Amino acid sequence: MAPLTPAQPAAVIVLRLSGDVLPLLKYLSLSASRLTPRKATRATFVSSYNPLITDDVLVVYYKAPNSYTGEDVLEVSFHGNPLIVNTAMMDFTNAGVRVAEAGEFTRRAYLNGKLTLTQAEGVNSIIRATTDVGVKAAGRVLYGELDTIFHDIRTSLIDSLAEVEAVIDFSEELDTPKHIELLARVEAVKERLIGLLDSYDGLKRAVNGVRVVIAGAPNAGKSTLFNKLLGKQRAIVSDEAGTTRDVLSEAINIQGLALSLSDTAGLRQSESAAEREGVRRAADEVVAADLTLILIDLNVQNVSRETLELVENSKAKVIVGTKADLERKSPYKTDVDISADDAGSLNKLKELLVSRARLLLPPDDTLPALLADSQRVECQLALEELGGINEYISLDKQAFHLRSAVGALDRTVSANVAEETLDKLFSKFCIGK
Ligand SMILES: Nc1nc2c(ncn2[C@@H]2O[C@H](COP(=O)(O)OP(=O)(O)O)[C@@H](O)[C@H]2O)c(=O)[nH]1
Ligand SMILES: [Mg+2]
Repeated sequence: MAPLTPAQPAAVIVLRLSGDVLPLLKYLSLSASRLTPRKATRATFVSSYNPLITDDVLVVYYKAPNSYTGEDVLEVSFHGNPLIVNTAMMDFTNAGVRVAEAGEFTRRAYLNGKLTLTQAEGVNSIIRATTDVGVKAAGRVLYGELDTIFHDIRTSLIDSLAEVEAVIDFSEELDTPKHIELLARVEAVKERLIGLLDSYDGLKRAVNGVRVVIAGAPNAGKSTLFNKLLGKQRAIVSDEAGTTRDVLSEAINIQGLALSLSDTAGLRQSESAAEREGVRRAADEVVAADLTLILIDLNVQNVSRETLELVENSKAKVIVGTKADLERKSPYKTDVDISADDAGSLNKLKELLVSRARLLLPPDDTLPALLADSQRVECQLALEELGGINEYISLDKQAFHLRSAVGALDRTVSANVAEETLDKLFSKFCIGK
């Protein structure tokens, strides 16, 4: 059992019970004969644990296998007071029911063949997606489109393998037109795998939000900008260089786009061990980020070596001139100039930031793409195996590569996935899913 909704005051809190649920109906003053599957039935909960707690509830019964988990399921909607639901959970615990682990309902659904592992990833991603394209792409995975792609790829490889093996068994040579056809099929599969792999980073950003880091020299105005973009005084602003040391990260939404924004320590050589650690963390954050805002104080003539290196090494970046209200001493070319108290300049920066971040998201007509890192790794392996196939190697070797590629795909989609893989996948889920 687990609450499907957060156990905090709300209009309703729904408790899901899965497994041998019919004996629990007595707590709801109900008999099984009064229930019609998938129809809501009104009932009364009376706690045996604490008879002062009673509630007027709605019960929906899903009969196995036609439920989310594939088992018998009861969903009980209580009035949204956590005290009532927690008491009910005590009653059910006394009756031998245990609280579900994170993702356990979906894990059971997978084990009972209700959805594939790929679809389970889709479930988690559609709940967590922070952008519109993320919701759409996760939905396509959830409805099985990625499974169809994997299935097509696998079928194509298995057919090729069967053909090569048949020729090997009769110790014949594959005639040239057939061989050309086979190599073309392998090429087509490689292209589909490359397409899937290419979309991985974009999709990850679409689900998790684009990671934006603010970096630059000490006192460039990083924490000031961070606070302005968040609309609150989150980071300490000071004219003392080296104030920010920890990386501060916050989720923000600018013009409908979800971003994760981080403020970092100013990049410079420092005597202080704590500041050096801050600078190291800042560098890590820049590497992990999708987009870097590099701040350059226009009131300072020279740009530091560390900042120039940052410009050199960042892939996606926006160069922001700061303190535009002061005398401009820097000749450095920037993408946009801001002044902390000039809303117009901040809006220009926001527009540029959103348009650059959007470029890092997949287009909204994107294919369903890989959502899990494990899938990315196996697809990469399959691609490498297929890369080893050409007309100059023996048929035995071609068969070997094809078999290995099929093996890699099977590890991501087959029914006998290792227990640890399942633990890893479902631990990312929330309780009640
Ligand atoms: N005149 C002016 N001062 C600013 C501006 N932005 C930040 N500052 C000042 O610059 C100093 C350093 O700012 P801070 O945000 O702490 O810089 P950080 O070290 O890069 O995080 C503070 O005294 C800020 O008040 C700006 O747009 N104009
Ligand atoms: Mg700072």
